[in-house]
Amino acid sequence: MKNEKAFIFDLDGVIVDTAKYHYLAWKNLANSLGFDFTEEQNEQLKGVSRVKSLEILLGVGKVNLSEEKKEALLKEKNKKYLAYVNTMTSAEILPGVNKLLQFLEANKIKFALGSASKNAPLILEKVGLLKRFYAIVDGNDVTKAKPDPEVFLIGAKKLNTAPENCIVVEDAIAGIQAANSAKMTSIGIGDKTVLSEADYVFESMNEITSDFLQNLIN
Ligand code: B16
Ligand code: MG
Repeated sequence: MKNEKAFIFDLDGVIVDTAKYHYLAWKNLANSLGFDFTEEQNEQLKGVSRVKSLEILLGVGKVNLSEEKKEALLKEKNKKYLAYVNTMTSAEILPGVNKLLQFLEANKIKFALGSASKNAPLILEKVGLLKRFYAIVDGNDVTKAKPDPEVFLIGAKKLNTAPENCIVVEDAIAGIQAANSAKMTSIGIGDKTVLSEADYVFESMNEITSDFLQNLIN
């Protein structure tokens, strides 16, 4: 039904904290190329595609490489990253996520994933959440990265509802901008000053109350 409310969740930074694994894999790559990569520099990679992340990393190290070499490094980084992902369990689901998903299920509100990660289905499977999502939109489905609204607009289509009825939960500024330009309601998870463009901001998923959700879906 086109007028039904629905939720679209980002993955990294909202459902699980995979940023720490991305960081370890990127740092390893930087070190192998002869430079260091700090956690602060890693902030620039959050919500950004794998290819764009490598460009940023190489910019930090002021390294120029052939397209062939870049391809090989992307494969290497993903291999390292997947070794961490394969150790993930439901214990890594961020606080407040289960409660929120249970609320949505109890109220028959559909929810989808809208992530830049090409590994999103595997990660959801590892933490035991894959089957609960009505639809998955990931890095394999999109041609334009956030802040382009494409990922969320495909999500709305898969949820069979109008973009105006979708509520996006995101931790990255680019994701909030993508939701806003799709004319969706945006909920930021993180720092209020950083995510000031969001319609609502919570420090963590744990702070989202049932009353707030009830008002949003009514
Ligand atoms: P992959 P999200 C994003 O996930 C991560 O925040 C970002 O750091 C990563 O580079 C991107 O996925 C691509 O991930 O290498 O697994 O395809 O926040 O959009 O869920
Ligand atoms: Mg994210």
